[in-house]
Amino acid sequence: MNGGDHIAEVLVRQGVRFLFTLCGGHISPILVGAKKLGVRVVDVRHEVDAVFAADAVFRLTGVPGVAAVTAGPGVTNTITAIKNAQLAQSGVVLLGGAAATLLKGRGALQDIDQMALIAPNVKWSASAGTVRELVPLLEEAFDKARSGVPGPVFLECPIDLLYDEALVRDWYGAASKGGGIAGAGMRMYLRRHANKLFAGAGRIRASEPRPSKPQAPEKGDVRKAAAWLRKAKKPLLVLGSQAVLEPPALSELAVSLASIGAPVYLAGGARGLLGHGHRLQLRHKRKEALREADLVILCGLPADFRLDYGRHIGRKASFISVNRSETDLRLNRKPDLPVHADPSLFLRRLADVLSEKGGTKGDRWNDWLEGLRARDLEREREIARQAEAAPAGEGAELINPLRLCQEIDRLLVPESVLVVDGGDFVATASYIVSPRAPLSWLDPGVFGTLGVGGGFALGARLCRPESDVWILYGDGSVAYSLAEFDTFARHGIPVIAVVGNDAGWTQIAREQIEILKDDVGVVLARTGYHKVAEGYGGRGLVIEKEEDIRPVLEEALAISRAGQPVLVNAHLAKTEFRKGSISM
Ligand SMILES: Cc1ncc(C[n+]2csc(CCOP(=O)(O)OP(=O)(O)O)c2C)c(N)n1
Ligand SMILES: [Mg+2]
Repeated sequence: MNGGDHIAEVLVRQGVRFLFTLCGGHISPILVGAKKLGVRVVDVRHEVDAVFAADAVFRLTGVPGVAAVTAGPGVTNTITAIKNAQLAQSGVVLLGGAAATLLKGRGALQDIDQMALIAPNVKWSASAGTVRELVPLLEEAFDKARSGVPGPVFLECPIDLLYDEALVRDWYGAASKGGGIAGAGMRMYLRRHANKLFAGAGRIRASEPRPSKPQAPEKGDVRKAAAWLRKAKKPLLVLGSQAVLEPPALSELAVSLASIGAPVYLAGGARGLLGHGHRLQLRHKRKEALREADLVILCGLPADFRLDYGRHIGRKASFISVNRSETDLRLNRKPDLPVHADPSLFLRRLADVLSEKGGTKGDRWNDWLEGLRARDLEREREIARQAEAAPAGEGAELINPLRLCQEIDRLLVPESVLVVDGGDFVATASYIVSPRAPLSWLDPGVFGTLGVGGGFALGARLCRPESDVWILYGDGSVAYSLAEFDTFARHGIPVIAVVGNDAGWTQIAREQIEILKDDVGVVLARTGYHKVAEGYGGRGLVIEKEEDIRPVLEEALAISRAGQPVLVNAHLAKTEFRKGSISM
């Protein structure tokens, strides 16, 4: 077994089914070793997408996703996705190639100080110095990636730890051909170094993953929260991505929320947790609801820009914050009750405690809930009216993006997965398109990264081979990962990409033109993105008129269900739907 095989064995033991990569001589033994053991190796067209794909795998399965990239530029190309995973608290294991242990810092090809570069962007990192270290370090990497506050981790694997011992000894032998005492000395030095590299390597085997138990809340805190909830007249729950970190517990969590009976907003990865149209779930006017609530329970998201740094929560309201992170727990606004625990466990225990004592008598909150629901419905009607309106002004002959989103929503089934990658168009979509089931909504998270689409969709479809995977793209965003249509075609990943083509970086243009009166840098052409997708081996369709929306989307869905990736280039008219929205 070489180092690549040892790594592959750990991957299998950890339940890894996919290895995302873009090749390089430094990492070849990892790819070959993984393939030998039945891990599906998926080669992408940009390293950043390998990490985005791995991120999606973690979010959808709870098992860290894995990417392997080559030394130097392979590693630097991942930084945006690694940072995105760090801010989204997603468990990604990144394996990086590196120069041979003896050549580090001596001008070897692709050799840089990778550890210094990566350290601020990951939860944990290490560089292996011997073959026998590979297995325990990688096992620790998995442990760190998924436990507590999950996050990306990095293991640097120098090339001379990965190849067969005989070959590595040959390399070292060839490097010390000189004669005389100097040559002999060099040979001895290199032999000793090789001995050290391989010592004890054969005895190390991969073990079962350590069970990772989410942090449980203190009983007293749960009781206190239950007491506050029973007294509250206008309680509100807001759940973020951290609430869905335990996929096997999701249905129990949904039952617990129903039994608690308080109105709920779902943010980020928690969207879809209660299915479609649940009585307790609200979608609109969160700011107003937070202002009016007398008890706010924030579960698994911090009081960051999404809650106006905590200012959305009324000053007189009692505030309970539940978070796996000590920092996020208290960010910007001090909770009256901080609960440092897994939000899902907290909510499930809270439901238990409440039901032991005869429930919350949730009907006490009927008026509160009905008021919120009425406002929600009013907003839905307003959106529906705007969707009916014929576009006016520039591009009026093209399509109303709200209508497009309504038609996409109509085609969703409980198994559909939605990946969103863009600005204005996808923000519009998030008002209208609603995920039907837990873990079926993937957005970049608080890093706001454009370009996640291709990688996320790749990871999602591999985890859910029976699902329709939709990517909602802006025309700016699509070009970051359009080359992954090549990967989709080669690997049989039939995603459906819908590009809201408004010939510009509209989210930015809206403010820049209004404030600075100049459109420099924010204008794009009406590019034929569908033709690019076709060039890469996918199918391409176009929507230019209202009456084409439904038939073309249906055709796209049929193409995807028949096994081919497809891109729909949908030409949008200008709308005022998001006028005045700012993104800072
Ligand atoms: C990597 C990255 N670069 C730039 C931005 C800034 N940004 C945010 S939204 C946006 C416009 C997106 O344009 P497009 O994808 O066409 O969507 P639209 O707003 O036009 O619907 C830009 C450039 C970002 N968030 N991420
Ligand atoms: Mg655009």
